[in-house]
Amino acid sequence: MFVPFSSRWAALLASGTLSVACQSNPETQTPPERAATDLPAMAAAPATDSAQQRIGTHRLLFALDSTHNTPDGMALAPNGNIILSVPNLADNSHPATLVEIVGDSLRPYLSKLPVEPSTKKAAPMDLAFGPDGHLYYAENQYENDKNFKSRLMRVRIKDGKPGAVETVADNFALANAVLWKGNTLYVTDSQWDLADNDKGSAVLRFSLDELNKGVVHLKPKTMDPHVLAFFTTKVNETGLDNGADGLDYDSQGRLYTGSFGDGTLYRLTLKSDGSLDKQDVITPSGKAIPCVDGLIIDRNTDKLYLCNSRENAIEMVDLKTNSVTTLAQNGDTDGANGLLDQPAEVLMKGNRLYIANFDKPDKNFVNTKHDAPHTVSVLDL
Ligand SMILES: [Ca+2]
Ligand SMILES: [Ca+2]
Ligand SMILES: [Ca+2]
Repeated sequence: MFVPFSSRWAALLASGTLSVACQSNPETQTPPERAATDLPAMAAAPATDSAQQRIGTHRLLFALDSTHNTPDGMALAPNGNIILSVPNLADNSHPATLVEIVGDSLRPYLSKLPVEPSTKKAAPMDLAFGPDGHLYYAENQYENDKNFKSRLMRVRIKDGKPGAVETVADNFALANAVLWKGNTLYVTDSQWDLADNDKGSAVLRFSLDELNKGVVHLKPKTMDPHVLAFFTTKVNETGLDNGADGLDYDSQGRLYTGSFGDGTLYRLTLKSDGSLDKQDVITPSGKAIPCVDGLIIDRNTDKLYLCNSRENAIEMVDLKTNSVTTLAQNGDTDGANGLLDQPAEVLMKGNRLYIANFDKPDKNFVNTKHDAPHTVSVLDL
């Protein structure tokens, strides 16, 4: 099933099916083996741009072709490379895939993902390597079928290479972020509706032991025992009822998630047995955040970086003070030159923030059009 990188890559290049314009920005022409953190610091961009409202010094890392039209989740691999999911939700006539970021270049990682039997699509979102060395990814089948068809998948890693892909849990509605903390896996479901609440979302938890005992079948429209915390989205002028999205934990082990539909930022404090102690709402100061997509926390500083997808911005929330700083923002763009194009996911490696631009607009979003190029940007902090 899996074709080795080199021959697969050569074949793709020869056929032109993966014309990854990974060096379209001359400033990022760096050999693949060179570590991302070795890059020279870039000159600061102007605070404003005549063509676009612009905040920040972000720039293009690479652009993808139309067969990779919707980049999303990122995971740091044990070898320092980054695995990027490409669910192709904007145009899923092209199959979803996983690619590998090596330095500033790209290569295929896993091009044949198992499709969900009824939707006939794969839809990988966020992903994370587990303590067992395997790669876990959440699936978003919600746009194909709203009837709890999404899954949690495991890519078995052998000798550092991806092998068989298997289902470890099913019956999610819209599985989205995945986060390992010790031997516990946390997953957000942005559409975990209940029989009497169609605006629901949840953080669910699983132990590694349980995931090794066979496929976990969640019970849709119930407070399944795996539900750690439940949220209700307040639907605004976007019309979106998607809830809990990005997920990470701080230096004290407290979990944070945010609502895509209404922007509420939540903190979950756990008891020593891992159950929920309390669920708080964080009220940021300095700026209201109307939409939270992917997020990551630097546990050295307890600064939280999040994608404000609706406003085309990357926000930093200092969790010690709850103050918000906008690190990067653009108006309505196509993503050229690394301008933000509806960022969905951030990953931190060293002092560099990797930003996947999802570019699949919803109503009343700053981004109005799904367009080429399909991009990953970087921001040196
Ligand atoms: Ca719903
Ligand atoms: Ca674009
Ligand atoms: Ca766009």
